[in-house]
Amino acid sequence: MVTASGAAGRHPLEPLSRQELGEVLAVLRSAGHVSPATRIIDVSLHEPDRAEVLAWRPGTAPRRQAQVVTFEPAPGATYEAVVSLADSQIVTRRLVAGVQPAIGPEEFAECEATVRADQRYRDGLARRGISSPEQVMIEAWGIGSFAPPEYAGRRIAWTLSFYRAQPDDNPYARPVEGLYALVDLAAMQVVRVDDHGVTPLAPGRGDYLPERVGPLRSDLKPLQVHQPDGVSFTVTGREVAWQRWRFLVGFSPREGLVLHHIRYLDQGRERPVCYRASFAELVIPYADPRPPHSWTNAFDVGEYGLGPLTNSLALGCDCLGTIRYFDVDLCDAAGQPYTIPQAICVHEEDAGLLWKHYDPVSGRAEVRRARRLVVSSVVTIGNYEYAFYWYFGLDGSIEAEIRLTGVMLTSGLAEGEPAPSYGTRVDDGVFAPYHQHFFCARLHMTVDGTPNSVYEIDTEPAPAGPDNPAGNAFVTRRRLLGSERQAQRRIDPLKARYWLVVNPHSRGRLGEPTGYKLVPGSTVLPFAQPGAPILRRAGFMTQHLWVTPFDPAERYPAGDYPNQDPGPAGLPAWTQADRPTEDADLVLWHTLGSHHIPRPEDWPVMPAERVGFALRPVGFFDRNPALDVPPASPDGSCGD
Ligand SMILES: [Cu+2]
Repeated sequence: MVTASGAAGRHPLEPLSRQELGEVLAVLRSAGHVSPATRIIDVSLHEPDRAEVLAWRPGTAPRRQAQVVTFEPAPGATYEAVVSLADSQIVTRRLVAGVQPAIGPEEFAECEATVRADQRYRDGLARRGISSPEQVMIEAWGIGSFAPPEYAGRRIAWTLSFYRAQPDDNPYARPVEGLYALVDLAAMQVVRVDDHGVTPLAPGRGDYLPERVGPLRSDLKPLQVHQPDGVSFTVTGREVAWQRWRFLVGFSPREGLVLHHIRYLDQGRERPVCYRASFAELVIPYADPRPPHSWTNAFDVGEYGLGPLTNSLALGCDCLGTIRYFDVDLCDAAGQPYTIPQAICVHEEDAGLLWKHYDPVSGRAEVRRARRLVVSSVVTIGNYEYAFYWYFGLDGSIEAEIRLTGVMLTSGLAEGEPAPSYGTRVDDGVFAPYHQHFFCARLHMTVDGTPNSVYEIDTEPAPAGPDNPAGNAFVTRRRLLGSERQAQRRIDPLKARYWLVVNPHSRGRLGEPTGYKLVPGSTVLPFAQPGAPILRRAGFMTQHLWVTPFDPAERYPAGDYPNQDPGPAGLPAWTQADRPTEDADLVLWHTLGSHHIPRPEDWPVMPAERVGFALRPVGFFDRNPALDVPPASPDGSCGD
């Protein structure tokens, strides 16, 4: 069967195409559910059940459905709908009471224009000697649970402002301190302008453009990546096959890059590892205690959505070598489909040493180069850039890495005023508040399929005694994380802690259950006080590991609608049930935090900081799975 959308041959987990997005909107319009006033918040693939995906065969038409979130500004109502593409039917549609959906790019732009036109705001600018409001950048921020009670139930955002003398100035160099607007985004009206007093604009421009920071260094010789015989991966639709790895490159308007159905081809047998992997929330709590700066808590996935903020990547800049790009299709607030070209990059990289041994008797050295397949995308969220990388290794490992770069958020300082205790002075008249970035990776694990169980593995010293006369022994202690509460865990680097996901029904050659371990990287906990509103809203930050039995409705660790939600929603709420997590279809949620005490060197644009984690096989293979990687040159001489 070929549907109107040409679904035959498409994988059931492929993101919605432009054509499909257009069809979904046409169905909703003809049913009278989309008017010119309606704001389209999110149109994404309604992912079919795993059984349905596994039963799908190439060349056949999968069941394609879309899930849609719309917002009606006049009553301030949010609706969720599921639309079937094959028969152009609305499967379900419901009003979701008492929520505020994410804020889209068009709302940001309208909010900026609305505030800029407000006389109270313009008077505030005039008090600061700014006579040209068009030179002020006005950023809308989610207000969390801090909206004044008189605006209860309204769609409220607040704003920070920054001045540019020239259009391509770094706006964050000159915060317009003390002037804040509260905006009703549904009515698109400024409801209040607060002026906390004038701080003079900082004198610097925070320049980073090459024509302004020169002269540029001239002693970097070209370093080029040559792949004369092309790449070692193949792409069919959205499916990527590289070495033994197979997976599908997905995308959602909310999470951006998503990987589906990751499996390893082992001696002709496809072995599942992870069914779906994404970063399902990103929260940045700031340490500035002064209202309204104390409201600065961005939920970049749930309040704004990474998809529309995804960069179009440039060859030779974002990725090097022979690249395969994927475009992504989205819908704007008016329901008009559009494409971000080259939004996802797939390429191979040399990754240093894979393994080596030199035998002094034979004089023979065996060396293998590591290579990795990289799937990446970069988002720009206001001042910050987040570059997301998934690395697939020849040794059966998967690594996730996020590089944080861009420009730090800033506040103004009066002349001679020192930096406060919660920030770093980064330029004359400018400080960057301390803050943290908490990412939550959602990993629907399927190690050799399902069911799976999770163990925490600590290393500890063995007791001294007759069995340990030299006191040198150390052992591992393994603890089953058998329920949701037992599985709320934190890192412990001094115990070399990791979490092992096993399939109790699949045994390796040595008799142990096959597994993959989640190895946390450097991470941190929030420093907010217990009971602080941000911990209530983003409770997932308080644990580095959560495990839940798979439920398709549980997608986002801070809940479906964190915008203006006081919490608790998401993981802290679901896990109250303390459901069993042993021998089950499991989702692992890994919180990783980047702690940012700003440095002068992070200004005016930050050298990339990295956070990440790894999934490594443990008894999944019988031995090093990379023994069959050939030496670098055909004669084994490593090209000498
Ligand atoms: Cu930071």
